[in-house]
Amino acid sequence: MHTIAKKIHNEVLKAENILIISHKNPDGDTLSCACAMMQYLRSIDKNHTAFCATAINKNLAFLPHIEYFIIDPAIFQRARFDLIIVFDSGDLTYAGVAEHLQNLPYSPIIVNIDHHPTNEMYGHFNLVSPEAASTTEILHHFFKINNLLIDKYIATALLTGIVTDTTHFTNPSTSARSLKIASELLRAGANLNLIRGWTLKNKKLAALKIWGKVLSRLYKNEQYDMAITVLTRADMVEFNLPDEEVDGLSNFLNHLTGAKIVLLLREKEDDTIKASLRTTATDVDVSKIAQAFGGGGHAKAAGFTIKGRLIEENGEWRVI
Ligand SMILES: [Mn+2]
Repeated sequence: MHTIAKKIHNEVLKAENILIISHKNPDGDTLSCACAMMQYLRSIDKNHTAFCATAINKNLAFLPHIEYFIIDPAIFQRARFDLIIVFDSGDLTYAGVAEHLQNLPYSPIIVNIDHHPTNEMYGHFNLVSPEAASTTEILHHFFKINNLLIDKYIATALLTGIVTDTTHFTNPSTSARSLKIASELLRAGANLNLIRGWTLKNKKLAALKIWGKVLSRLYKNEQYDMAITVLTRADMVEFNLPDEEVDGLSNFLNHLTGAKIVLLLREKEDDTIKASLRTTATDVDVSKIAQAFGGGGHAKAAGFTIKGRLIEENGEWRVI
């Protein structure tokens, strides 16, 4: 890990124009990585652009430089990047850039910084550690090994990734190391109050009403010891809410006892269904289930996407 982190830093120093990528449908971890990196690249006057294939979550608007994210893929034609850093993505399809990178008429160096155990090691440099609770933990290691200054903006961003990926230090990926890094980041000036405010006190009335609807649909599949519920497009239209307003629902469902696995099926606009799997059981690895459906993730939190729509039949939901 040490040598790879140093080699990556050398590539950063050599590069003329860097593209930072946060995965599509971005979460707090991938955005925090990109924002911490933007703060560093600005401090050394390095040309860079941050790209995400889908809209940026407004729930994290406090992250430094998040307003500079570009979501228009025309950037791949318009500019030439010699170094591409992908954060928090097990593969390039999950990142939302597989096609864009395939179609490039040149071959940039690709850096893969991630903590998904299903990571495909697609980079020329892979800084991957499945033991890390968040990718920002790994990026923290990158900053430390290379003796880079962790200012209060970088510290706040790195801590945000840990807070969101550990669900506020409550899920099983929370480790002695995550807590130690969190404490170092607080000492470096990270603003935990700010993070708490933006990540916990952010629910709109309409969002909680949708949560209510989704919670009322919960049922249990005894055979798989699985609690299942769904969120339909019609719900989102009825309450006129952007997708990001229901983020956090699957983590909340994971508070449930009496079922080993929780499955949330969510209809997306493009006739696909996004499945989120959660478990707190020590003997269940939901990433295996996700992989069987072409997805991936972590042992305790994973997901996949399938084509189809949801229909209700006698209180149970089916995919058609
Ligand atoms: Mn992550």
